[in-house]
Amino acid sequence: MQNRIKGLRNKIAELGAEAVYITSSVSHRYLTGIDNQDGILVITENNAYALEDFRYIEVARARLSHIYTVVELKRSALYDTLNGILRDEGISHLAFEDTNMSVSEFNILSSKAEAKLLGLGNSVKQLREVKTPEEVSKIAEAQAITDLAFSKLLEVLNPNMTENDVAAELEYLMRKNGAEDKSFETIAISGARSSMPHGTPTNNKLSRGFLTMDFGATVDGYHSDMTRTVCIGRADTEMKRLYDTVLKAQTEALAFIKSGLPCSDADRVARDIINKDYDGCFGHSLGHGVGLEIHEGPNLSPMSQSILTPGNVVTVEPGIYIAGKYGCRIEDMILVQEGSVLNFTKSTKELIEI
Ligand SMILES: [Mn+2]
Repeated sequence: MQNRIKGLRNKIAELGAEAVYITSSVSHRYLTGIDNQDGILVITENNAYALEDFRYIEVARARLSHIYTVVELKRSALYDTLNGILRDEGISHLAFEDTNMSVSEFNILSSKAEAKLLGLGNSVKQLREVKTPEEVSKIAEAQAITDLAFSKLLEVLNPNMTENDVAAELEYLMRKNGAEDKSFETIAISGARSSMPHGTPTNNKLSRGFLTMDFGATVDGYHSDMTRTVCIGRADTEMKRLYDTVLKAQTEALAFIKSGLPCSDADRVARDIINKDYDGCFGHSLGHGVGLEIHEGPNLSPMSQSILTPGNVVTVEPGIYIAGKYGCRIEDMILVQEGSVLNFTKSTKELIEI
């Protein structure tokens, strides 16, 4: 936690601010480890204040007192409390989370805060792109639960299930095996509907053809993300060719990705393979960062300006989607390390026919 605060202090110094006002719940969790949607932090050069309401004050005092001055916050006294800190600390330039604040909150803040406000931009998001070993172990645990759920699902998966049955089974298995929650709304779509990358499961029985399942678990706020596509019934030659192309695109991208590589180059390796035979059928980017949020930086996309760095956790998820026919995606989640890449995802990628 101290290192994260130190990293943030460097960012606010670069901005020319003497303090930062943290209001987003994800930044609060990142900087305290406590999931209080309404918690507020004020971090100055030498001090750090955690403003927590009655519901969280006990846990905040127990867990944060060695780093933060913990203050019990009465919501009606928020700006008096903030201005008191600004005065005590002699703050005249306050950075704030401009990328994560409503217009009305901003209007109130700018009329109440007795300091010049400076937008923090993506500073906290950038810090979050490089994971610590502690964060990595939570992500690894979330993915291990996800892999286990998939292997247990395969023991019961059958053509009489509905798409919702499959989604519910996966979510049950993840929760039963230690997940705090699901990472996002589970995707389990079959037949012609599998051409929709983010389709919603229905109460219809599984259709013959591809069944794409995209799902993940959270552990202590950290997400996992994985996709596997299986076949309900036998796969014909064209389906096998499509599946093999997605797998080849993923395998080659995984082999190519390393620290120092521009994210856009990673995307291009997979995209070139798919476009050769399925031009225009891969309509999303190759991957995204994963952490306290399911989608965070860096993005593996043609437009990305980012360079892969040790500590980045990203997905590698090429897909081919043919509208009205079917679609297929295979997604792993990896850790970029100095000189190597660790793949968290252990589930089989052989084409399974149910
Ligand atoms: Mn994903």
